[in-house]
Amino acid sequence: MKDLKDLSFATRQIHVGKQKNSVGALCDPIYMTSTFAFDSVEQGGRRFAGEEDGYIYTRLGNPSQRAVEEKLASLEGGEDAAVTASGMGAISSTLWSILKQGDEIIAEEALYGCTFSLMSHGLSEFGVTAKFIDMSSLDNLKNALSEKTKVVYFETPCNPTLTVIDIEEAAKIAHEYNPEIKVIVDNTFCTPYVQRPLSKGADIVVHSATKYLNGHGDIVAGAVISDAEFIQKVKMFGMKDMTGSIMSPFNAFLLARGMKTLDIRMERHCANAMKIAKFLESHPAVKKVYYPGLESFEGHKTALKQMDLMGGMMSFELKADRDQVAAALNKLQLCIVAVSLGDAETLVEHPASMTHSTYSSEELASAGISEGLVRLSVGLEDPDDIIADLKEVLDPLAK
Ligand code: LCS
Repeated sequence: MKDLKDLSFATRQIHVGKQKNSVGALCDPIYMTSTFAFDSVEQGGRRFAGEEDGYIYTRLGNPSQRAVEEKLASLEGGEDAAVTASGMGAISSTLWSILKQGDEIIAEEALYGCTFSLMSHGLSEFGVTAKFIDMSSLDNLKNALSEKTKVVYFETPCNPTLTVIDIEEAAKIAHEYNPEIKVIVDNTFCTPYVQRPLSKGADIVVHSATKYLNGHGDIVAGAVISDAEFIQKVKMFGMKDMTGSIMSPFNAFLLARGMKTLDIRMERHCANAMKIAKFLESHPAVKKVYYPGLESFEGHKTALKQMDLMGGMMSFELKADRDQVAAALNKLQLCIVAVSLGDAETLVEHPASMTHSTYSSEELASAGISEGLVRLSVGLEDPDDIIADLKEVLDPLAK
């Protein structure tokens, strides 16, 4: 038998990360404790000094968190991982671990709204600047890099435009300019089952584990995956001292539980999405479908290069004004009007007024997020039922 680390994705998502427990429980117990008893004052001192392994306090580590960290590191192909209270906790803990006053971030202009806000309005208060560019053409990255650049940051596919960015090429350009630049990829839309950015040259992967990784819409969670040295820095500085954004042991348990079925869920999300994207593309009320799996989509070729499947997320524009779009979405019976994504339920939302309302109208236009754009997180229902629901509200718009 091969080593567990060399076994396939499906096996590792289930078996990697199990912690030893005294009673042989199949599932790791939830270590719902804030602190850990030391045998002696001397032992406590040794643990704080890093001279002895062992737990201290849950903000510094907990076996329930460790179980998911080991699983995620294995699946993303990183040396180590840190789990956090939210995706924003992962992103902010990561950025605080790298940046100081005077440094610069270069980021793709289409980002999850709060990530955009953190970079454009938050970090600028502390002397860190962010340049937002269109990374679908990497000449823009070449032109933007400067002595001050410490981080190159993007999602791919981007939220909500689904713009696909060539990870290998972006990492190459950044590292050729300066090998010290950290290339950070938000892999929330794909999960490691679909895309593994570290294998393409990225330095750090961040996640909102609230989404597909957990998959059941019942927790808010995040993760960072990278080399062991950087993860140590995130844990012992970014998270411990700067954000305190640690994952509760209960949420870690739920995340580990959700991740056992990641591959089969992603297969279904992606198959459903492909079918629905084709339906939308053929519907007369639809102006454009943004989905990496469609040959007509700008990012399709790059998607084939770096994604094993085409994802469960898409956006579309209707041949209708904003009020008509809202009225149509309000009539949906099965699809639920809600933000978030990656759940068993199909979720539909309006980025300009919801997830991306942190952007000004000019910033929305520049990032390609139109007022009429609708985002769809395709769930695990029967795709024909989702299509029937969409058809009922779209057909009247085509008349
Ligand atoms: N990164 C991406 C790509 C996201 O879509 C989100 C949240 C985050 C990071 C932040 O993660 P959180 O702190 O919420 O766990 N995206 C959301 C969305 O599109 N709708 O609601 C939340």
